[in-house]
Amino acid sequence: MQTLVMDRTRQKSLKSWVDGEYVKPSAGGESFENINPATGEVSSQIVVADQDVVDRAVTAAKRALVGDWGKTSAAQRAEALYRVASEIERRFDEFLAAEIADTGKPISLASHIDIPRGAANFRVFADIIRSASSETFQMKSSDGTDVLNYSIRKPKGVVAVICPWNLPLLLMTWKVAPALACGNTVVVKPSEETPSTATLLGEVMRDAGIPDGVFNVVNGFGAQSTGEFLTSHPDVDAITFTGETGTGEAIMRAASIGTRDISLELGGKNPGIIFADADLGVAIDTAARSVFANCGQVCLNTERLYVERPIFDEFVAGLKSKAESLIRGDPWAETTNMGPLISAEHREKVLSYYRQAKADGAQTITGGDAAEVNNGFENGFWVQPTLWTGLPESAKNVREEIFGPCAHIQPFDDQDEVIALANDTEYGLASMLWTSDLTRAHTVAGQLDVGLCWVNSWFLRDLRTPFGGAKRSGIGREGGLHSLEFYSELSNVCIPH
Ligand code: NAD
Ligand code: 6OD
Repeated sequence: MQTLVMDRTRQKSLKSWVDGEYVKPSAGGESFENINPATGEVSSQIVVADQDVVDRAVTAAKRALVGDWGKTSAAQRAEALYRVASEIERRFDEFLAAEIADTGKPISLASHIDIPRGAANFRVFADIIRSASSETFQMKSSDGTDVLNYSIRKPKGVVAVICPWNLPLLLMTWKVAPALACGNTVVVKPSEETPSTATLLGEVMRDAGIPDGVFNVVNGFGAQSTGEFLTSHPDVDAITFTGETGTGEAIMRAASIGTRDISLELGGKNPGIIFADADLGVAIDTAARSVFANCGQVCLNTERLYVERPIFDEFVAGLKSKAESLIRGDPWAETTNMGPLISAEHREKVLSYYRQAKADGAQTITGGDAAEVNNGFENGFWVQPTLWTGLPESAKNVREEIFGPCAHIQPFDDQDEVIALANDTEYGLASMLWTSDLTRAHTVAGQLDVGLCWVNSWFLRDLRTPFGGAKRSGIGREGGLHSLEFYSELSNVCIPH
């Protein structure tokens, strides 16, 4: 039954959304197939936004900056964002169907995390902009004159929002909501794998009374296509990007032309550290989520686990049992808790790491291969959840981000050793630490070179907190006031009086 809902809500041809309406495909224009990763079937055709469509989107966004939107107060924008959140909730089932069709992720995940967070992002940033203050300083100049300095928060202008496929609505709205809260206009380039919820958001913006041109979506590929047309457009004032580190570097080069501001949320190779004094049952349950959630396709997933030697065997056995209890299958079944990988290409990449582990002499604790799912899902992009031990720290699988449902587990003997192991990576996004010793938790958390450290927890998000990565995991922080810093330009006014 649910599959029918999914089909009804999807456009056969997924077009870009520019200046408050769908863009008519031009004769002879390019389009490509949108594949449902759970079934391998074509779910729609995506019409590529060429240079002309990207130009129109940026022009519409630039025009909207000085229209009604440019005259709104922060409080009015906050009200508008609340309406957007309500409209997402009103169309919850459509968003759910679109996200599940694009990603194949289980309904248990999409209905509890992805879609609710899409709405929550708008409410949170509405509240933040409503209560945001600005700096003021009073001084006396050398001749005794009183001087007041205060700062005014202005929008940056047209913001290009480039998104990945793993949490499509969640990560897009995480950027769009603060950008709009600050009075910017946006042109979004969703991933070519997952354009449906971004496109649906266009209709939501219209119905929530957001003026035409404030929110635009251009669909297509990245390099030498829609994404690059957008990031290299001279009228784009700032670029916010989430995706692979290599892509981030290419986008950084594009941003350097015209000295545009940039925020980069990139890849990771996140460590999880489990000390022997941890509550082992909870640590194993949570570690299983942190390795396998979203089929390992969350930038915050743990791919390296370091376990103190006395509990190593028990931890490995517990995690193996969790991995083997995961249920793959129909994303609409409430019992399914493991989806497919996003594409055939990504599955091949993940399987190449599975083969690499064998070639490097890893001990495979569980998994290590593609997976079969029946009842209409035979052609989906399934793999087995996989755990290894016994690889050296120099092994490819311990160093490179795999972005699949897998992790390497390594024993350790002391605190300094494990801090050094955890930090021995070019990435620095997230980490997870399990201990019942609070002093140790503070000490170790303070020494990990990461943007985020979860103690006795994982992916527990307060949207007001700074989010971002150290080292090659990114540049800048978003979240709460940090998002306001990125999405607004501060102008200082100095008045002697
Ligand atoms: P990706 O870098 O391949 O693509 C992301 C987006 O960039 C897509 O929309 C793509 O079309 C576009 N793009 C690609 N090349 C471009 C170019 N030259 N110019 C402009 N746009 C271009 O990433 P992905 O495969 O979609 O996502 C997975 C990656 O994202 C993983 O590395 C993961 O760690 C990372 N990620 C990071 C975070 C974070 O918050 N740090 C969050 C989610 C995902
Ligand atoms: O929760 C968030 O705000 C966030 N940015 C999550 C990122 C997940 C990466 O895949």
